[in-house]
Amino acid sequence: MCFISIMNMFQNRWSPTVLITGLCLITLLGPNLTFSAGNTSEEKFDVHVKIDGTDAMMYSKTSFEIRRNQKVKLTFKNTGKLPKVAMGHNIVILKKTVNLFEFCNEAVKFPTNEYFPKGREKDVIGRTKLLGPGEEDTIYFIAPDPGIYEFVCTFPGHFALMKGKMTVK
Ligand SMILES: [Cu+2]
Repeated sequence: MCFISIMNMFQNRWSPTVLITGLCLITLLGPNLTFSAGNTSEEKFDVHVKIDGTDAMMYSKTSFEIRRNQKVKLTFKNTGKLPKVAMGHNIVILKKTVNLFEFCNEAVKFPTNEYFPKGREKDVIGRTKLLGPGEEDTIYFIAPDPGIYEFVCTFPGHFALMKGKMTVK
């Protein structure tokens, strides 16, 4: 159908088929912007969210807003100076069905897995590495369905202060 539209475009440049062709191309190219979940060095994105974690056990931002299906780049930096074993930080964005306290209580059992509970990737929208002082990590994800999603640092005890809400419109 797109091919036929393109052929028509050459014959009759300003007919409505030009518009249809345009829509076909958008449809074809839209989902194909080389964006994927993962940690490749540079990816296309619609919005860049930056958050810091500090030695005061705080996020620099406890809420942010994005729109459904946006390609989100999230950069998290630990701006503190305390050693990672004492004050490591991460950001884990939980799916709506997951209970934050239960998840964090499970996480503390996995010190050798950066305090991320093994086998529970399916419960998160995205997560950074656990970072020591001066370190940063960037992740990419597609904004999920509209709603409010909690994010949290899973380092033991940090969920009391280090949590926030991601709103998807
Ligand atoms: Cu933390």
